[in-house]
Amino acid sequence: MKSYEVNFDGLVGPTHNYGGLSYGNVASQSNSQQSSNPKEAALQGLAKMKALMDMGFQQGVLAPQERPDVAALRRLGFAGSDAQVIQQVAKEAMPLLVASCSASSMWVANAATVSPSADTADGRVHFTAANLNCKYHRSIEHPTTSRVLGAMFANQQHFAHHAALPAVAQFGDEGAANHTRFCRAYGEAGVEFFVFGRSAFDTRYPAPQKYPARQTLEASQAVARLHGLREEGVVYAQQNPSVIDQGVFHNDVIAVGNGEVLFYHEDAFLETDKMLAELSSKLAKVGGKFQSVCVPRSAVTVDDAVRSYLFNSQLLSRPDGSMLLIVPEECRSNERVWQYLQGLTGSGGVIREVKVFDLKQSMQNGGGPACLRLRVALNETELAAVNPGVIMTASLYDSLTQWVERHYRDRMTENDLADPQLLLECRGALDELTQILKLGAVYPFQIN
Ligand code: SUG
Repeated sequence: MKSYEVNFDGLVGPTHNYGGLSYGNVASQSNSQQSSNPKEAALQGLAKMKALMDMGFQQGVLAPQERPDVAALRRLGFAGSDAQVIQQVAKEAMPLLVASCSASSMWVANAATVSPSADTADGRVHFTAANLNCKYHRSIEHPTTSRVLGAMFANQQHFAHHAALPAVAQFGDEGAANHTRFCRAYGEAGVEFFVFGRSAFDTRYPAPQKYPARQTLEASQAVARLHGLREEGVVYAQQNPSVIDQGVFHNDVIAVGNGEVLFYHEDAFLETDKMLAELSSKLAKVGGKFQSVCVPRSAVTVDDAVRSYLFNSQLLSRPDGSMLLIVPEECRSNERVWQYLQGLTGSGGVIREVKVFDLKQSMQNGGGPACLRLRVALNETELAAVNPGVIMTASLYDSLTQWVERHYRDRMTENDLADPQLLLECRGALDELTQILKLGAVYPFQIN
C-alpha cells in the first residue's frame, strides 16, 4: 500500500504579534514589542503550503486558535462582559493580555507528537497533544489543539488521540519539535527518536544553566508508552545543555531528520556517537540504513544555526530517493550557512536541492519552516479517512487566501490587542474558517 508523509501547516492566526513571550528563544526576545503584520504572516505561510503542494507533496492545514483567549482570562479572575474583560486586563495586566492574544499555535510542530500506525501496538496512528507547559501563552493551546486534531482525524478505527500530559514542568512536553522518525518507507515500521533537555527525576542528567529545558525525559517516555511503541523502535537522546543556553529551545532548531537521514549540528547532542550507533542498529533491524549528515562547528557555529534556522528546515524525500531542504530566507543571508548549503548540495550526497522561503513574520518570533508543520505519516487508507476539508487543494488555497485578505489586519500593536473589536473580528473570521475547513464547532466561543 502507498504511504505518505503529510505536512499539516499551522495557519497563522489573526492576532499574530511580537510579545517577547519566550525566554530562551532569541528571536522572540529580540523582536519584542515590534509591530507585526498578521496578514503578511498568514499569506507567507499559505505560500509555502501552496508551493509544497505544487511540488507534489501531500499538504494539509491546521486551524489557528481563538485569541484573545477570554476564557483563559476569566480563569485568572477577570470578569464582566467580554469587552470588559479585555479592557480591564489591558489596564491592569497588559502582559496577560499579550499572552492571551499570542498566535503561537501557528508553530504546530509543537501541537502534538504523532506516531504512525506501523510503529504502534494497536496499528492506529497515535496523537498526544503537547502540554507546552514551559510558557503560559503556549500552555493554553492544548485543549483547542485536541479538539482541532479530533475534528481532522475523526476516525477511531485509524486514529487514537491522547490528552496532554499532566501540566507540570516535570512532564514538560513540546511535541514533535523534539521528536523525529526514521524509516525506510513511511508505511513501514521505523525508529522514533525522542530528544529531551533534562530529566525531572534523575539528577545524574546535566541541565542547562541559563535557559529552560522545555522537554523532559519523563515526558518523552510517557508519550512512547501512550503510543504503544516497542522498546526496539525507540531511541532517547539528550540535547547538549550548552546549546539550549545558546538559544536552541527545541531540538528542531539544531537537527532535522527524514527517512533514513539525520541532518544535525556537531554540538546538538550529548553522547552523540552512542546515539548514532543505537539509531543505526535499531533502524537496521527494521530494514533501514541509517545515514547521518553532521554539520561541523568549523563551518556553521551554533550562533549561525540559531540566527539562520538552518536546521529548522523541512527535509523532504523526492521520488528519485534524493532529498530537498526547505529553508528560510535567513539562510541565504548568512554567508557561512549559504556557503555550507552550496557545498552540501553539490557534494553528491543525499541532500541535492535547497529551496528558500520568505517566512520573516514567523521567523521574527523564532518559528521557521519546520516549526510551522506537523508531520503525519499515513498510508492510503488512513489518508482517505482524514477530514478532506483540511487537505490543501488549489481551491482551498484560494479560499484561505481570500479569507485572510478579508479578515486580517496588516498591522498589530499592543493598542490593537486592547481593542475589544479585535475579539469580534477574530471570532467572525474563525467561525467562517471552521466552515471552510469543515471542522464543526472547535472553539470555546462555539461550544460554550
Ligand atoms: O515556543 N515562539 C515559539 C516558537 C516555536 C518554534 N517552534 C519550534 N521550534 N518547533 C516558542 O518559543 C514567541 C511568541 C512571542 O514572543 O510573541 C513564541 O511563542
